[in-house]
Amino acid sequence: MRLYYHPRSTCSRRVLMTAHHLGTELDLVLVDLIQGAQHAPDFLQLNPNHRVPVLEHEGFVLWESYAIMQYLADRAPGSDLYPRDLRSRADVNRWLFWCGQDFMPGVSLLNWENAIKALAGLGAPDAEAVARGEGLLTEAAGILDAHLTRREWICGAGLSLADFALGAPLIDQERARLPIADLPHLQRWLGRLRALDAWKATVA
Ligand SMILES: N[C@@H](CCC(=O)N[C@@H](CS)C(=O)NCC(=O)O)C(=O)O
Repeated sequence: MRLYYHPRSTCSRRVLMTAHHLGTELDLVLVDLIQGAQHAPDFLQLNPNHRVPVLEHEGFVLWESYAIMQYLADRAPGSDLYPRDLRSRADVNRWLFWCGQDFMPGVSLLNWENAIKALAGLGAPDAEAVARGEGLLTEAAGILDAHLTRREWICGAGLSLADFALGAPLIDQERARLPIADLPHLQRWLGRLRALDAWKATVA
C-alpha cells in the first residue's frame, strides 16, 4: 500500500498515526507541497484536488484522510479504532465529520498563517485570516473541551479514529498559536495522545 504524503501535512499525519497504531505498513511517497508537486499532472491524475494524503492500494486510489483512515481500520482485523457496533460507529463518524466541517477550518487557517508560512518563507501572517481562524477555532475547541470534561477519549467506546483525526493537527499548537492552551480537558486529552507510540513515531 502506498501513501502519498507530506511530513508537515496534518491530514497526512492522522493517516500515519492510524497506520502505525494498526501495524499497517505503508510505502511513503513524498509530495513536495512547497515546490508545488501536488500540481504535477501525474499527481492530479490521482487526486484532482491537488492535496495529500492519497492512498493507492492494488490499483484502488483513495483521497480524503478520513476515508483513508476508515479503509485502513476496516482492513485490520480485531481493531477497535473504528467499531463495528452501529451506534459506536455512528459516534466515531459524527466526530470525523465534525472534524472536517467545524474543527479543521480554524486549525488549518492558523497552521498556515502562523506556522507554515514562516517555515516556507512565504511572508508574514495575514491579520484578517488569523482573526478569522481564531474565532472559528475558539468556538469549536470550546465544544471539544466541554465534551472531554469527563472522558478519557472522544468516543465512549475508547480510543478511536476520532482521537487521531482531531489530535493530529494540534501537533504545532505553540508555533501555530492555536487558542487552546487554556482548555484543561482538551490539554489532558492531548497529553494522553502524546503518550501513544502512534503519536511519537509520527512527529515530523
Ligand atoms: N479534506 C482533505 C484535506 C487535505 C489537505 O488539505 N491537504 C493539504 C495538506 S494538509 C494539501 O495537500 N494542500 C496542498 C494544496 O491544497 O495545494 C483531507 O482530509 O484529506
